[in-house]
Parts: sequence; structure tokens; C-alpha cells
Amino acid sequence: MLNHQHLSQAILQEIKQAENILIISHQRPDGDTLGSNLALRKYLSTFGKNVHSFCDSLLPDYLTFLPDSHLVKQDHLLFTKKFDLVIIVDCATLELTGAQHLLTALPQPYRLINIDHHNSNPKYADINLVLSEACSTAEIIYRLFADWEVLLDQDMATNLACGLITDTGGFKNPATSYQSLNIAANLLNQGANLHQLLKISNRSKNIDNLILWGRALERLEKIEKNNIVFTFLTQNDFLETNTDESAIEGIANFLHILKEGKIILVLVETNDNMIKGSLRTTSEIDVSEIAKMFGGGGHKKAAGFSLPGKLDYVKNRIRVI
Ligand SMILES: [Mn+2]
Repeated sequence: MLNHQHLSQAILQEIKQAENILIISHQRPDGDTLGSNLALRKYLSTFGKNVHSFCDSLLPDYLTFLPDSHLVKQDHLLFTKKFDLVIIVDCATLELTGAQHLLTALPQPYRLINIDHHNSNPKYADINLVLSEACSTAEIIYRLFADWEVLLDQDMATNLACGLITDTGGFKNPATSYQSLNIAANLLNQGANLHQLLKISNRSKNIDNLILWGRALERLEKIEKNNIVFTFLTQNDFLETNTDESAIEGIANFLHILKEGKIILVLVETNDNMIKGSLRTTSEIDVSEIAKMFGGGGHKKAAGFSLPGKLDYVKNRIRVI
């Protein structure tokens, strides 16, 4: 049962009143934003609603096995249609949808709902269900379904389980809780193929990706003074290893295996002249506070930020220029 019962009922009310519904995932989608989108989509369409799913980026290959994944569209023309309700899932900011300019052009009026688990979410919608204690947005969708007494089918269970597995790092990172394991057990009971999901989530990299990771690993360094272990990747690294930025997905979480340091920091030059920082910890430090100092945000144990600039690496010294 959700603590936020009134929000849960308010969302159900909006859904009941709406005819045409658009569900939006974040750019460079992961298993949580897509699994949440697809599970919700399935429920709404069985409810008789006209539902469209949007993601501004193409789906990564390893997530195309998700039931109904082919129904997630990148089509900007969707935003010329009339929607009564737009639901954004797993987006800590509106900008992460990559669709903020499209939304302003969307025919009015429409209602906006924001369902997310990022601590830093500024609650940008008409209704905001932001539960930072949830391990994933999929967990929140699961709890909504429980409140609404929705019967989960196998596809919905698989999509939700994908979200849980993604954001708990296969039930290994600090977001893993009694609650998330309990939900996973229920989803398994509803037919989610947990074993296949775990296998796929562990097998999403090719050789070029790992050669890129190798570069990040050989540059690992500990800053004693503030107990940070950091590494970095530049645009040149992507070019020389024939990879793109999607290849770094998972590297910061992988570094949880380190014994040294209390904070992990991975800096990556992105192709829009920005530097993306990913922060992780298993200690009591709240890394979302550190991310906020650089204009970013996230969770206590996993957060990130973006800064304009390039990385300059000379004589074992890294600088932002
Ligand atoms: Mn998530």
C-alpha cells in the first residue's frame, strides 16, 4: 500500500477521465524508464485508453526483448496530437525527457503527471508522485497497481521486474531492500522471467565496450584527502575504441566492487561539449548533495551532474578546461 494514497487515487482519477494518454521515458533509456513505461502502457490499454509511448532516443539492443518494446516511438509528430494526459516516468528533470520543447507545443489543455524516485526531482508536473525511498520507478508503478488492485499479466510483471533489476544492479547495490526483494518475489510469482532478465542485464556489453572500460580502469586513482576514487573517459577514447556514450552505462555501478575509497567518481566527456560526472557510494555520505554543488542531483547513493567543458589530461593531472 502506498503511503501517498491520495496521490495514487488522484492519478487513477486522471486516468479514468482521460481518453488519449502519452507516456514519456527519459533519453538514453534504461530498463527502469522503459519497463515502467511499458507496464503502465499495458494496463492503460487494457483499460480501453488510447495510449502512446515516447522516448527521444532509440532503444538499446539489449532492451528490445522487453514485451511491447516495439511500441515505444521516437516520433516527434506524436506531439501534434491531442492528449488529455501526459505521464512522465523515471525523469529526475523535465529536460531529461528531451521533449520539453515538444511539450510546450502540445495542444492545450492536458494534465501532466510525474512518477519518479529521484531525490532531487523538482516536482515539475501537475501531480508529482516522487518517492525517493523506492528502489526504482518500477517499484512505484508496482505499488500503484497494488493500490488500484490491478491484476498483473506476465508481460507487465517482466517489464516491472526489468526496472527493479536495472536500478538495484541485479539486487546488489544499496537500493536493494526488503521491499524490492519482496516485490521481485511477487513478480516472479506473476510469471516474470527473472533468470532471463538477470542474464540479459549482466550480458549487455561487447568487446569494444569492455576495451573502453579497460581505459577507465587503468586510470583509476584515489584522492586520499577526500577519499574519492575517480577515473575518466574522453571523446577520443570513444573514437579510438569505436564506441559511443552508451558503452559507459554500468561502469560507475561496477566500481562498487572496490574496497578503497568512500566515493566513486566517473567523469565522461560527452559529444555536446559537456562533462558528465557519476557519483556512487556505499558509505553514509549523501552523494546527491555533492552532485547538487555542481548543479546536478540524484539519489543518496547514486547521483550525477553535468558541467560545460572538456577534460585535459596532462602529466597525470586532470583539469576541466
Ligand atoms: Mn530509475
